[in-house]
Amino acid sequence: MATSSRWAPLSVALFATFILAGCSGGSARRPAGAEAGTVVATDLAFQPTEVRALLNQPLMIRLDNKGKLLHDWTVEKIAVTAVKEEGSAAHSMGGHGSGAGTMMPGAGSMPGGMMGTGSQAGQFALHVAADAGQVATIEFTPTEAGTYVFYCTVPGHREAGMEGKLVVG
Ligand SMILES: [Cu+2]
Repeated sequence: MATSSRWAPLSVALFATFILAGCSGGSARRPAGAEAGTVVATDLAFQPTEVRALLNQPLMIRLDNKGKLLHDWTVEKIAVTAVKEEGSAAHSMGGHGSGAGTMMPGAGSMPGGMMGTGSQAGQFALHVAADAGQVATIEFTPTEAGTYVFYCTVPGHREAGMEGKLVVG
């Protein structure tokens, strides 16, 4: 009889079971020569809330959604080149009127079942979305030093605290 060694497939679903764990110090790994960072999204928080990028150096952000809701990582305006998204979830972004509209805190569940055409993403300089339990990445090269705000565009999330800053310099 042959030995049948079988690896249990990794169940991503395990992640969904227990989520609101406290964030212990996640050390951002930084391979020499390339800037990369992971931003963990949980239900209504980003970790870390400050991301640093080097001017004119490519940076890859890995959005790791450990929440039960869809989240995104968005920078409205920033001078960038060489933007590449991977694995970004399609989603409809809540009505982006002019300025900060009225956000309803704790608004009902929005499953976001509608698949956006993606055209709306064009209004943001940087936008990457990850479904619950998924990871998506975005790579870009900032071309202007400064401090920029990133946030989650899902209605109510920014208000609840899903924002942070991107420092380029
Ligand atoms: Cu969110």
